[in-house]
Amino acid sequence: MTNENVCILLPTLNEEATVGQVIRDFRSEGFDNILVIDGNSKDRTREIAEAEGARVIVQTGKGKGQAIKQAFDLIEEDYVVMADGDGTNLAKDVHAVLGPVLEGKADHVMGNRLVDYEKGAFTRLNLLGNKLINKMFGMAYGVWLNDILTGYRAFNKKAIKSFELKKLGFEVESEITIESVKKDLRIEEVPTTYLARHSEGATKLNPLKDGMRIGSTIYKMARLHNPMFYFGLIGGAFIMAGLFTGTYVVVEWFHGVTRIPMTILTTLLIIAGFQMFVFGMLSDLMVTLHRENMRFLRKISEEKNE
Ligand SMILES: Nc1nc2c(ncn2[C@@H]2O[C@H](COP(=O)(O)OP(=O)(O)OP(=O)(O)O)[C@@H](O)[C@H]2O)c(=O)[nH]1
Ligand SMILES: [Mg+2]
Repeated sequence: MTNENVCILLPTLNEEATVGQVIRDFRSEGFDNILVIDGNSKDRTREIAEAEGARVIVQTGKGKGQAIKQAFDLIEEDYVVMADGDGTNLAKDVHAVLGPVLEGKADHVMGNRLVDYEKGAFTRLNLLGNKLINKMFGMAYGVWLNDILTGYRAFNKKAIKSFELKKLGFEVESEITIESVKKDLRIEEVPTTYLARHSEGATKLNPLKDGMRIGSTIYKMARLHNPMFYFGLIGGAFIMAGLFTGTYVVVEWFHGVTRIPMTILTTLLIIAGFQMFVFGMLSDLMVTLHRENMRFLRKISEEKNE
């Protein structure tokens, strides 16, 4: 197998300061098949990428997620490496990222940026947000990964063709990771180096807005995967509210005041909270049965294809 069978996929949006070097770096690692999916850059990104020998396509919609989805639909190579076009991923790490997929040990490899990152590569807020999101992901999906938002990843064809991606923006990394867990793909994490952004390129990520969107995607998508987590959190919130109003009722009662409407509210909140838990447990049962059926169907279809 030559590296022609590996497509290096670079999403770019106004990355003229770095895209040329990124392409040269991947080529000097032995990868000439480079696909740039560009988000209608207003600078010379496309021109530079073409001059460096990459194949350039302009995405039809908006956002990194839409770009990746479009590229995955198009790619016919057996292996794909996805990296950022802003020069923050080290091309030299490509061998580590691609290795487990080439060896057939994994369907999807994620480059963990949190082991070795340059000073300034993460702002404090981004680092905190990343850690919180990874913890939340672990709780929701039961798979404890270190860096689910990494943009440096490798896949085999089976993986990219199995993804059903719907999110358009920076939720794409979470969605890809969730889809990999849902589709029972073999995931591996390898350490990679993460560099600070080039001083001339601007970030496209809004830590608060995109952070909220990512968190909400992980939570909402957990409804079908781990309903106990989804409904448990709602139930927990109801019970907490009930305990809060209940404490008030008891304190007032000791002062000789009986708060009847508040007592009714407390009861309703606590009952509703417990009902949510029961609902979560029942949904969990359904999801578990469904997952077993899906696993069985997948096994049959794999056996048939062999
Ligand atoms: N095609 C396309 N690429 C995009 C879009 N938004 C961002 N990108 C690219 O996706 C990669 C990651 O985006 P960044 O803005 O670097 O986001 P980030 O790496 O999470 O944030 P930083 O830490 O600031 O670098 C970069 O190569 C961007 O140029 C988009 O709408 N379309
Ligand atoms: Mg970046």
